[in-house]
Amino acid sequence: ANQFGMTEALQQLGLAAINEGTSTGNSWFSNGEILESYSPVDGQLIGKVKTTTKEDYEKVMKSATEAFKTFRLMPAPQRGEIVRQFGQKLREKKEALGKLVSYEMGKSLQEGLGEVQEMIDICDFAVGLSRQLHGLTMHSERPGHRMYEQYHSLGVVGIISAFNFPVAVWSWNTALAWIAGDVCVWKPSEKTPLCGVACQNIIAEVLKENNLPEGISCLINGDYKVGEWMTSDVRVPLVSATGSTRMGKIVAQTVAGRLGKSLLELGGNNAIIVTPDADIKMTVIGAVFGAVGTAGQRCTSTRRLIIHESIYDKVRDAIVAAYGQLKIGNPLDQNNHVGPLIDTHAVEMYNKALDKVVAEGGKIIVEGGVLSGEGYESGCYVKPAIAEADNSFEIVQHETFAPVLYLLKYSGEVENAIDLQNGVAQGLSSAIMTNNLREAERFLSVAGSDCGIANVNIGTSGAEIGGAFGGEKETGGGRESGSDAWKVYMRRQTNTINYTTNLPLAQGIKFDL
Ligand code: UN1
Repeated sequence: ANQFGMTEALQQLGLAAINEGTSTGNSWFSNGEILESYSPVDGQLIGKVKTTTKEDYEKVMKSATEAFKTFRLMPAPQRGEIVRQFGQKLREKKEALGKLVSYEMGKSLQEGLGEVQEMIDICDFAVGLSRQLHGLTMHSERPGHRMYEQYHSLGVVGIISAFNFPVAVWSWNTALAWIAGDVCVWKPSEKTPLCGVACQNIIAEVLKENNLPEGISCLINGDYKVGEWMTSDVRVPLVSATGSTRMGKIVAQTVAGRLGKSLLELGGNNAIIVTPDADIKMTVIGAVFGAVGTAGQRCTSTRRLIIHESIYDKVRDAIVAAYGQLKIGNPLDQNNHVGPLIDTHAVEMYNKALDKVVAEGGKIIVEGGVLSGEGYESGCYVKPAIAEADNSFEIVQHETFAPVLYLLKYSGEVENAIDLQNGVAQGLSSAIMTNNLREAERFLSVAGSDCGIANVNIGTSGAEIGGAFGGEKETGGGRESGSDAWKVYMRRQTNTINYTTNLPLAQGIKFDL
């Protein structure tokens, strides 16, 4: 990897000495066992970080809750200024951080840079928002009374994120939480710990330059047990968790058990409907990028194509031909389209999915397989595969985090395709390819897609930060990022003020003493 300037990148991110397993970033988060990070790109050890012990965790929580007491008093536009400076630092480190994302997680360098761009974009969004944390004013039913609502800072926001977007998802949460006056405690995926430390180093620098307490941004490392300390901790009013539906159910129940709030971004099973009026060229680009981008490891990855029978053969052949052009290899090499899966466990899941679809009666039309030989030493590189399948297959109903695309056929009206699209447990992203206005509007109507994201003539992945991001059903119902997603990071308070010398009661109730 050094040929791609990885050593310099690690240096720029303050990770040069991280091979020694010493404490990194803030002194209080890393005194436990050593966590090693191996790159799926070449199988090499990139660095080691220490995990967070229960004792460290207590120090973190103390530091965070203390920091909250002062941070919430800082005017929101001034907090916006801190986020602006953070965005500026990200611009300076975009190349280095994008490279680390690509090397530690395995996505293409373009996508790694894209992820950092999303961080920069959400910072810009949050800076503007820091002057727009509006509540409403209402007319009181009582004379001489004023009624309004305001949004106050919430407290410590716990963030649990997944390996597939090792830096961006954190920033969607933190940028909004910080302008809202909250402080954040982050548990990144144990599969991408260095990305976590790199981000922490960047924000720690900003906080230091502004004489702000480091507790505003805290990092804790380790596996799900470390996450559990947060989900069961009453000092954490909001837990934002991204990952599998299985994990989300546990988080939801634990947090609900203490009546805390959770924001869940869980699995997707995203489909593109291809109608007889689709532009085939656009469909191919949207579907192939959606299915093989990030090696099929986005929660918005395209898993199913629902194609009208009248154009089925044509679309299938065009997609199969496009798969023939795909170059699989080192994601830091910009000639390659597809990088490795995160680890060999993911490869196992991919193999199992392919076996299962055949066992259930599906037909593989683009062969999969694990690549070996020069450049593929990590054992994490797989061939993107396509199978003709049925929506009712158990494996099709299941989210496999790998580049396996299922082709499904529909006949008749677009409603039949919408039924198939909605006929899964997940509800994150969906798309229709059509130039037919009636079909598009039916897809977007209340009787159309049941997902949190529904696109026309765009694939399922690559959502912009300006919209609210999230999904329905087993996807968990949370919304992050743009629109009014900021509201979840604040507590709403309704205030009624009486400026008369009488005390009339609401609802006209008479109560004379
Ligand atoms: C995820 O996969 O967890 O829409 C998030 C997209 C990205 C975010 C994906 N903006 O593909």
